Amino acid sequence: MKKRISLTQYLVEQQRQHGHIPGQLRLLIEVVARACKRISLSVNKGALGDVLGSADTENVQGEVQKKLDVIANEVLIEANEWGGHLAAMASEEMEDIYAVPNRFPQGEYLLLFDPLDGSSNIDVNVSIGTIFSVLKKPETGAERREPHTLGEADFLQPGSAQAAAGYCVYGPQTTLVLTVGDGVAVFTLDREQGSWTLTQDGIRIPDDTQEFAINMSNKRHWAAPVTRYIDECLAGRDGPRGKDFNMRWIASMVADVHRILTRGGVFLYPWDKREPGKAGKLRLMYEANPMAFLIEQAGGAATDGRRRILDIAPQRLHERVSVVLGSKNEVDRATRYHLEADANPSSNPLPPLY
Ligand code: AHM
Ligand code: MG
Repeated sequence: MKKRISLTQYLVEQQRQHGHIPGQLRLLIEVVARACKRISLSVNKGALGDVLGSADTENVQGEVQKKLDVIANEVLIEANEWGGHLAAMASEEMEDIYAVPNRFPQGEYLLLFDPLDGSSNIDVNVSIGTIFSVLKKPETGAERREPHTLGEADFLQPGSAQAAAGYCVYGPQTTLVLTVGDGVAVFTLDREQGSWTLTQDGIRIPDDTQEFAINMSNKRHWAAPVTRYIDECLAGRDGPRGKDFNMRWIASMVADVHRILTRGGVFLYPWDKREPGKAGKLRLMYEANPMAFLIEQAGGAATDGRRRILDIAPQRLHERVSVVLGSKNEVDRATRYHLEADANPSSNPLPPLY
């Protein structure tokens, strides 16, 4: 019989043999995985669990929350607050950070998450997911024997500082995709056993692809380099790229990224002219950063059109960012088009903001 490796075994191995993860981080990942299992149960129940539809509340982004957004957020907080591995959490669904209450021990890590990404797909039974990012609590006054209240500023670290990142897709299969900085591993939820089993390790994204993902309905609002890149793809074999491209857009970043990790591709959610003061739709700290970490660990690339996403120094917890990620050669090309436009602003003006 084929030997199966559980998430726990994988993490213990990472801890023992590779020295990648301290005990607290291992516990943290196991707790997040357990929370995802609970979220997956609610997602699977759907109408039977009375979890579909709107919660009639708004989150900090001014978006109407779905019942499952709220449930997933609560599950993640309840699961993580008491174990002693965390100092604080931050979520797409909460305006402020959530410091671990005083009655529980405080750990070394900070956890950020989008509890249920792809909210527009919840009620229509299309794949959705949970995205998470783990940072180390910066050395603070407490270590220096000075009083320090944990605040938003402690979270404002670049994506390159992430200790771990991952997502869980609630789709035809429930899969947990994880990096602790040693490649990307995929675990599939075995529903009968209730356990996560390693089903893929060392994922590599091909450098080239003939598949792109973008919301084409926004085309008239794009900046010129994005239009140039997509138009060239659409021109197919007879155009400058000399090959045909296919398009996919699931409108759940987790599902689009999962496809790219599985068979390559490029994903773009660029800045557009609808709201010029907004750098993009996706959030840097709990959407773009964890995905960029995973994509780079699998040999792909992730930029905001100009800069490597993992190098961006965040200014605010909920800040947004333009995103281009996936197969390296395509991301490099789209990024080059932006930089060329920057170098020649008169022929191709781009807002300085993104
Ligand atoms: P959400 O976090 O509110 O669900 O928004 C993020 C999602 C991404 O998963 C997806 O790529 C994008 O929004 C889809 O946006 P659009 O509906 O504009 O195509
Ligand atoms: Mg999201």
